[in-house]
Amino acid sequence: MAGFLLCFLRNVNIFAVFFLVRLTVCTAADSGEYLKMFEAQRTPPDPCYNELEEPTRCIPDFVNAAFGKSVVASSTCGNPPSRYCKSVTDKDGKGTRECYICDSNHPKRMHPSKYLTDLNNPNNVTCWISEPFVQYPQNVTLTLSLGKKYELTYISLQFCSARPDSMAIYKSMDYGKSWVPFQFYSSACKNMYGKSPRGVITKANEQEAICKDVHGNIDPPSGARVAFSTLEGRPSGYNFDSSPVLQDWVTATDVKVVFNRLNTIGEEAAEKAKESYFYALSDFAVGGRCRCNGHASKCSLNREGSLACECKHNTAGLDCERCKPFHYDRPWARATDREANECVACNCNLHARQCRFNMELYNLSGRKSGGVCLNCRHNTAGRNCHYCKEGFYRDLSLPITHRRACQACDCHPVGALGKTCNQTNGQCPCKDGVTGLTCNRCAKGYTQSRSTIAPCIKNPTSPNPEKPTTDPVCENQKKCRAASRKVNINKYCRRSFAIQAQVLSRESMNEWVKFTVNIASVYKRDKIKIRRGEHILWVLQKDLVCKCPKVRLGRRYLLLGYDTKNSNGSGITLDRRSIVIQWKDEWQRRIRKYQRHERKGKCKK
Ligand SMILES: *[C@@H]1O[C@H](CO)[C@@H](O)[C@H](O)[C@H]1NC(C)=O
Ligand SMILES: *[C@@H]1O[C@H](CO)[C@@H](O)[C@H](O)[C@H]1NC(C)=O
Ligand SMILES: *[C@@H]1O[C@H](CO)[C@@H](O)[C@H](O)[C@H]1NC(C)=O
Ligand SMILES: *[C@@H]1O[C@H](CO)[C@@H](O)[C@H](O)[C@H]1NC(C)=O
Ligand SMILES: *[C@@H]1O[C@H](CO)[C@@H](O)[C@H](O)[C@H]1NC(C)=O
Ligand SMILES: [Ca+2]
Repeated sequence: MAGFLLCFLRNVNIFAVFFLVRLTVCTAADSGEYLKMFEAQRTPPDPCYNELEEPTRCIPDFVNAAFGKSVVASSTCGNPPSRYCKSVTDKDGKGTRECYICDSNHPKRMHPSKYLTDLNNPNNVTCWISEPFVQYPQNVTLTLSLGKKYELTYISLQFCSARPDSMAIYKSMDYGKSWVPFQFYSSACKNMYGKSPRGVITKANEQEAICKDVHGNIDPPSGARVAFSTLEGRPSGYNFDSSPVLQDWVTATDVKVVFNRLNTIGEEAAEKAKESYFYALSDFAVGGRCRCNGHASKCSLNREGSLACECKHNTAGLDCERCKPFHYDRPWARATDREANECVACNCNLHARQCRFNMELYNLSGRKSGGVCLNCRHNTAGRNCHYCKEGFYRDLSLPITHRRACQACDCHPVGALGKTCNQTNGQCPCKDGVTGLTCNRCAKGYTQSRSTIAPCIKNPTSPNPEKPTTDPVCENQKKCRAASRKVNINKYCRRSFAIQAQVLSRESMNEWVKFTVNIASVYKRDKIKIRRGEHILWVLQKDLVCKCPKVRLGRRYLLLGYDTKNSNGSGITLDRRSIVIQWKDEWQRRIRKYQRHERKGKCKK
């Protein structure tokens, strides 16, 4: 049963393609093959992509696009009922007339236009018939709407009567708004259509309709077939893929056939003969493929109820004739057998939902990328939303695609010169003497002021005229001062001596300052000779300027230092690494503890 059904359907197709060498023979389809077809359908691979998931050109099936569609006929017999007659040849070869009634209210006598596109079963031929008594220059028109763009390979008309003397086929690409001639047929091409019957198509006029001379054609008694092959005789037909002119030529949304003159040769004149003046067709077939520009393998009804391609390759539109939204990185193009020309999404680093195509940028990129992102969000900017907009900087710990990749500058309202920071590292432009990423603190050598114009002012210059405070010698002053006024067990262990002394006098000698001290206690001395009593102590002038160490007359200190020999060889020296702490009696206990610690040999570690 299944095999029979397939056979039957194929029969229909045979009509459609019989002059295209694609003839399929019914017997080739046994039931086994039929089942295989079903199996393939169960897991259909998408023909628009290859095994590697790469896009490839794909096209919808070749079909009879007219099948089942309604045809508008300008004239149909049966309302009111009328008589029509045909000349037939009987068994003995003698010509006679057979007459019938056409009645649109009688199921067996009606000949509506839907019979033009019904199942074309050779065992039950159904015919559309125009009103009889058609006379030149009266025309009869059949208009077929395909509902979408198709690329037509042929238009085939099968007659139930003699074929007309003159007829024209037109096509529309805009749903019937405008029409262009597709093909003419006439015994008098020049007179009827102003065309030479020997028209030649060259590369220069591939979109021109020609007129075929039908003079002297004798139709078979069962009715003739007229088939117009859209690419026949057109030079670029062999290179259809790369011929936009021919791609355009074969494209139609509607097809119109106009019968201009009957073939009345052989009919007797007189009133009676007029009953045979009508047009009758059994089949109006249009072979072609739904036009999807190589980006779909199927056409179906969309949500709006229109026939549309099921677009792949990121394309959109009824005919996949444009790129779908956000896929404008390169221009739309029809797919070819070599290049799928799929549409490519814009690269907006997840910060934009819209983009547009820019031809200049595309050219500049070597025809690779022309997408320009629109309305970059998350404080990004640029063609690909790939950097931070003004007032924001890039947080390098996050990928650029992150929502928080761009952080607000946060420039200090007083310390910064503006609100815009360096977009790469977030550095705000700071006023003089101000520092920090957001310009929130004073630079070294500057002190905060109450002024908003100059929030940090330069420190007063040093009392020593030869040594300005900007002298690099004093740069670590703060650190040094802090370090020189703290003692712990480690520091104690590392120093060569530890004494308690009172400063008695001070004397400047070139770059040195010589202090005379009275040593009250010696807690520790490695190799230096130090005894209780008066002693000389040297400190470099420049260290004193920096208050590192800070030594004042009359004060009593706990002093810890290294055994550094000065050029003089006499006395001990204090420098930046020395510890100078004003003496307090509570130090006594602490120092004793350090001494015990050292004696136990714990210092060596
Ligand atoms: C022939 O086709 C017509 C119209 O489709 C239908 O009404 C009729 O029953 C068919 N006749 C046969 C014998 O199949
Ligand atoms: C019939 O069609 C021809 C060719 O298209 C046109 O010139 C003519 O005016 C038409 N006749 C009528 C009666 O419409
Ligand atoms: C881009 O290049 C194409 C081909 O090279 C050229 O036809 C077109 O004019 C160029 N467009 C722009 C805007 O530069
Ligand atoms: C921003 O900072 C980077 C890195 O320090 C630097 O290379 C760039 O020149 C700065 N940009 C501006 C506009 O100052
Ligand atoms: C060394 O000490 C002597 C005497 O105290 C002094 O005259 C001399 O200038 C000192 N030399 C240096 C380089 O400080
Ligand atoms: Ca029919």
